[in-house]
Amino acid sequence: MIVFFDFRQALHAPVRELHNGEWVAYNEVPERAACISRHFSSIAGPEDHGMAPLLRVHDRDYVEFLRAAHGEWVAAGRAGDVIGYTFPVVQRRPLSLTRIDAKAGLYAFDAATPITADTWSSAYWSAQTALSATGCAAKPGMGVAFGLCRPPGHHAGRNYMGGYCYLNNAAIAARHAQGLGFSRVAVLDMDYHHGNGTQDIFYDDPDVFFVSIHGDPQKDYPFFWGHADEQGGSGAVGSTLNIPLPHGTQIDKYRVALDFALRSIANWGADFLVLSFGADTFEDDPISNFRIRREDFPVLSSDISKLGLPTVILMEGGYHVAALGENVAAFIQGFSNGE
Ligand code: SP5
Ligand code: ZN
Repeated sequence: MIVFFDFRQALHAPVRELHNGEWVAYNEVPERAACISRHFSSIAGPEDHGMAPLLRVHDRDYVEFLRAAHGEWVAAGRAGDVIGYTFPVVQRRPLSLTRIDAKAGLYAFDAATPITADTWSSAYWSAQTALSATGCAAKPGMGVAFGLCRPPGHHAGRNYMGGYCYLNNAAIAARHAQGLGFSRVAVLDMDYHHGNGTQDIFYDDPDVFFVSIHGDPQKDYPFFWGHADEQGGSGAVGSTLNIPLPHGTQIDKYRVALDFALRSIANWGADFLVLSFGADTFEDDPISNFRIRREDFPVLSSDISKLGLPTVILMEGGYHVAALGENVAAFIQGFSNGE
């Protein structure tokens, strides 16, 4: 399996996030990518596809915000990482506000996604990693490739960040696969948290099937998306499928849900699969509540490989750093076994 990663993805290192009313050490640490990469003997650097594939998913003003935010923060005399504190959720009228604090709220849905001096570089190369892995998986005879994306992407929408995510790598990959000639792209999201950004981006798009298995948002972040009755916009009903599962879910029930997801993807007629893979379903993950064991991961990936679709696997979450490398390696290994 070819693995893509760029060292610039490790530069982004926010100090802290707001969590249950307290400032805690940031969970999405650079060491996550390092400990995964150590399990692979060879790593390919991504090509630079430029800005165009990012702008097929994200609004230009949002991307410009990400790029410039930390500089504006420093110019305003601030120390530390950019974090907003005013969120226009009550749909205030569109205004062209320039103060960094207005923009940091406008373009975010939570206070857990700080911007550092290096965030843009890391997010940009994470997206390039997704693009190169997609191009690789799309080549005839290649079949599967792994983009070691970090920072992750699935909580980021067209014009917002959140949940440690800035650019939506999976959505960028799906659009890229379409550009390479695939017309029925499915995104399967297996991170513990619902992929609200990916869902929003494709909600009204009947040509991309979004399927997510995740912790029930009645109990878990991101709360406001991922409920089973969210099935796609009016022109695309049935192109979103949400499978929320309760706290404590183990491999037996998870595998039933996965089987349903995979049959839905096959029935929909997918010709390319983007797999948003989070290892935060692991039993000892510090911020999640499923009970998937290390030996379960290759069982899941073997099931997925039986779809026989060209597949790009993109890294999302997973926060038990000591076990993360082994969990991801086990998952990737099972994918190769099942082919
Ligand atoms: C990509 C990804 O996995 N993002 C996850 C973002 C989650 N952010 C907030 C999580 C809050 C979890 N609270 C659980 C408390 C356990 N002590
Ligand atoms: Zn997650």
